[in-house]
Amino acid sequence: PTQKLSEEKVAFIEAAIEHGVLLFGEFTLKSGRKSPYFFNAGLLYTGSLLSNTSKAYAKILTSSRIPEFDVLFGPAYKGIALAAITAVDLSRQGREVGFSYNRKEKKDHGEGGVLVGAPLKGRIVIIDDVLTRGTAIREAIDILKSQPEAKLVGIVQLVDRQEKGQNANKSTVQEIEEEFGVPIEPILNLQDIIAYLETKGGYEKELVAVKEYRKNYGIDI
Ligand code: OMP
Repeated sequence: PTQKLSEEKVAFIEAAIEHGVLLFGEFTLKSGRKSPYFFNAGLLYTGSLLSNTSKAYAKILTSSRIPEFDVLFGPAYKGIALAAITAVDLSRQGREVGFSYNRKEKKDHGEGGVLVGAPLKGRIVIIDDVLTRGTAIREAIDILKSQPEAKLVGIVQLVDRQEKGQNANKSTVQEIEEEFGVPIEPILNLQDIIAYLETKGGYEKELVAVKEYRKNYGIDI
């Protein structure tokens, strides 16, 4: 049965399609999986798209299983802007949190090092773009592990593709939540995207391809 999507989710998906952020076609993913759709958060490049994105992150951070935290960590590259805009949005709501990110290359002059921004101390939430098989988020978690005073307390993803993880019997979300003992909350998931396409109509071909993909790589939902 098609679930009812909130107006906010419909607006977000519609804007994503309109700006080519959410695309249908043939894409090879980081995991090697061949997907009929792709979400490119790098194309959220207008002020209003960024503003809506930060609002969506801020809402999840204040209304989900994500506990209280001190610092938002945005993994390079796409997570950097996403965490920064979210920290701004939260501060406009009167909630002050730190913002921190990593460099991909270690800098050996000036202030040096890999980490920039707020010291990675206290309760940390990772802000990231897309979750598929979990390789990217594991790299971000590894960075936190190298910081003795940092405690990961939650992860927010823009899109959870709701796929199998490294172990075919579990979803990526399940694997990461169990292994690291923290909640992962998405702004959108594949179910939302499918519900949108079903409600909107005119996406019959795309729906067939996405559902076929979900049969191979998706989790039972
Ligand atoms: P995993 O590392 O397999 O979880 O894939 C997540 C990463 O893949 C993200 O950080 C993105 O860089 C990229 N990606 C997207 O941006 N959008 C998609 O729809 C799918 C992927 C992907 O390659 O799986």
